[in-house]
Amino acid sequence: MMPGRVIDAGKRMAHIHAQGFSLLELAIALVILSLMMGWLMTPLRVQHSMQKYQQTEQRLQLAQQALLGHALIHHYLPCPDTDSPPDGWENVLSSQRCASDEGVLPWAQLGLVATDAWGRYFRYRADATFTHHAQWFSVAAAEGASNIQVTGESGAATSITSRPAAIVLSHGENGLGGIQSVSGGLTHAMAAPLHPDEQENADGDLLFVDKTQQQTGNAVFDDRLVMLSSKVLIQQMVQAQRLP
Ligand SMILES: [Ca+2]
Ligand SMILES: [Ca+2]
Repeated sequence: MMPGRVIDAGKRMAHIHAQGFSLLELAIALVILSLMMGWLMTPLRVQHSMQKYQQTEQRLQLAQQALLGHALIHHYLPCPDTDSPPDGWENVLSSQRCASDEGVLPWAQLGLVATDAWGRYFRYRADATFTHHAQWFSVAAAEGASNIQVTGESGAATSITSRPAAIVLSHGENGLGGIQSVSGGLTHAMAAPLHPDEQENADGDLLFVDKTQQQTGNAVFDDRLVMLSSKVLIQQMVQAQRLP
């Protein structure tokens, strides 16, 4: 055998060997890269979700303040927006009562952003005592006049109940039971909630649940709620000399 041929064969082998290694290395590198992306993306996702909750929380606080401001100016809380699609303005009957005690927060009237951080309108319920546009509420209304009940868990009997003058609610990240704002002024009704306490917040009655995030099987509770205390409302009205 010629010595040159042996060297050629050896080089070829080395070449094939090198190619084999580089493919294996590439595969390993890809696996490592995908793992690293996974590690990096998870905290990013959590961070993104947390930011949205913070943003929603801020908007809820602003809504609470704006409702107080509205009462100070007009002597009553605004009625819910019950138009479909919602237009951001309250719906009042000729009797000066609200068309409904529950609906969408009249964001335009209050000078607020229309939706929570996920693009869903805020649910708003106000007690009729505080929304009558002609018969203004008095100091006496501070004492248990509201029919709205907010509890820490479903089943009011077992937990402490608050009776706020009004509530503003975000259906949270899952948005179940809410109304999604779609571009072009259109809306999309979200699916019904699975968690019993989320169902309680979406059923349009007087009872609401306010508690920390919870997962029970497939059902998630992630709603966020602010209450407008009738006591705070009256106190602010008296302080501003809008009530005797
Ligand atoms: Ca929810
Ligand atoms: Ca309810």
